Amino acid sequence: MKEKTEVIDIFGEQEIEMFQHMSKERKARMLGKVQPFMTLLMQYRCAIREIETKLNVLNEEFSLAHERNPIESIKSRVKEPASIIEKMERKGYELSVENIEDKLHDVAGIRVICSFVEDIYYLADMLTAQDDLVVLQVKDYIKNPKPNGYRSLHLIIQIPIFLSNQKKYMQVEVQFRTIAMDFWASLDHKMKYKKDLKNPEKIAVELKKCADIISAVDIRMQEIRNMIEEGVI
Ligand code: 0O2
Repeated sequence: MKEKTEVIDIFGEQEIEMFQHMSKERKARMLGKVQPFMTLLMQYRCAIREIETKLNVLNEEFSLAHERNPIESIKSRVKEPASIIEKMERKGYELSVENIEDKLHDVAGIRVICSFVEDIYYLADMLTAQDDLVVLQVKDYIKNPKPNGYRSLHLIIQIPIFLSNQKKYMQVEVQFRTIAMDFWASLDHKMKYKKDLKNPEKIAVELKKCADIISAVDIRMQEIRNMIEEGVI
């Protein structure tokens, strides 16, 4: 009873369901980690705030100089416990707070939706130039799109958070996309949820075509904006 109450307090229904299918040993290990796990999630939330502040500062500075915002919107999330457990199991890592921190790079995720492709590189360059950050990885799926047509710029960054008794570096995944890339990725994500697709190959071909059309529109929009700024049109 004690165990159930503790789990219910901390996890949602989906996680409790998962938890019920775990071996006793794993449940015990998991429960033993609950407080450290909650602390870790809190630290990820703090890291997200730090990066969001940096992005908002860059956005405000840019908008004053250029009379437009490079950032359309920012969406942030800390990965759900069920998704963390699922990913750890899928990758074959033992479930521990230390392993979550060491092995998963996207527990804290920030998605920055930009108006134009050049804004993405401007913001990413300005952010990564800041000397309190450590850039661990850059995956440029804009210059090198995934075979299915997925486009975004992914950065894995380490940022310090200042706690009462320590300074701690936290990993955050920052994804930069244009509105058009986000539109495609959102619909792609939704459509993948349906498992019993009749013709997945055909759907993949169609989605790839849409990704390429969208990319061409992004490029054209950028050209139009540049012409406006240069006074050509
Ligand atoms: P969610 O729910 O968005 O968090 P890794 O995360 O390193 O283990 P991988 O594939 O090497 O796995 O990382 P990658 O390529 O940087 O992609 C990670 C995230 O990018 C995904 O997170 C998605 O958010 C997004 N992404 C990558 N490829 C696609 C794609 O084809 N379509 C869509 N819609 N999104 C994509 P998660 O954890 O899968 O999901």
